[in-house]
Amino acid sequence: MPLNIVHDADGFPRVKLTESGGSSAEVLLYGAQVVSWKNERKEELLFMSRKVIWKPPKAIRGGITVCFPQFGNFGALEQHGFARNRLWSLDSCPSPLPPANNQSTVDLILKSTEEDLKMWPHRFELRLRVSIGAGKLTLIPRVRNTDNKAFTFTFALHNYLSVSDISFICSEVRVEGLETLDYFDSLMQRKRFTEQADAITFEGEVDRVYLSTPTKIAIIDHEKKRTFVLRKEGLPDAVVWNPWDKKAKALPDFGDEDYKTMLCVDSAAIENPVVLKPLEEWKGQQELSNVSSSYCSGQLDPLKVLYGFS
Ligand code: TA6
Repeated sequence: MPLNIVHDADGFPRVKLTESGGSSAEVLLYGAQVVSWKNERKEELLFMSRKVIWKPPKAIRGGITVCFPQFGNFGALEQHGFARNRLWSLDSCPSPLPPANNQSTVDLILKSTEEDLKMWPHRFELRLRVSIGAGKLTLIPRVRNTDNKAFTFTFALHNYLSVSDISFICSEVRVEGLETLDYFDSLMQRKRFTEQADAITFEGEVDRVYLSTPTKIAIIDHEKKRTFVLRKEGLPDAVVWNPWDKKAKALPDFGDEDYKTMLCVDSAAIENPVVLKPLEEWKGQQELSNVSSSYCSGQLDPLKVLYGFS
């Protein structure tokens, strides 16, 4: 069945994906931003700011943002690059991936324009496939060099996850899988540290780039009795961000209390920028799955979540 582009009240054209189990997702053509992912019980799993500004060229504060060709301010371009502030198109020829044309997958494409080339003089095709399945959301980003010289870029899928009150004194929102790793601390002029904690818990602002992470990270939320499992390929780094109260107040498109119910854990390629020669293509992949703790007792045991039961 062909994909349906709908225009909701905010005026942003979007594709609504559904699957037979009842879960759904919504993907804007603007920024190829996933702005909603609901499980089969219709619970929203992604965070969206209460003060989101639905007006280009402002990036949308929530969901999953594509950061390209630059993550954050790791370069001379605008923060997180320009791809999140461009209108993408449906990609009718996502080769070599098989064509999507069903209700649970959409392929989007962004090509460099003459305007973009003034800022970043490299011709490219950026593709994103978004698919939903029972309990999981998969994103496959690809970048093709269509220029006649090599270029480098950094990249991230900036995932705003919806969590229970992270500021609560007994909050048990925690991230497993990053222990013992090195990270750049963006709150300390990007100095390099080694994670000492057994799990990352939150008592204040955090803004870190964890380097060369395992392919599986768990974001465990005891209060909501659910765990996000983030599996990734081609995206070796992971960003963990929560602005906490002071920075939240300073962000015009972020509610004062919004920091309590969100946590960004991003899949990224930052430390070692990707180098692409002419005609080469880079491919990444991230799969987010959501496991209910009532689904199987012991699922919240971090070792079992990360390494399975065997
Ligand atoms: O993910 C980390 C980060 O780079 C933070 O430093 C923070 O600024 C966040 O992204 C959000 O960036 P944005 O440009 O969307 O306000």
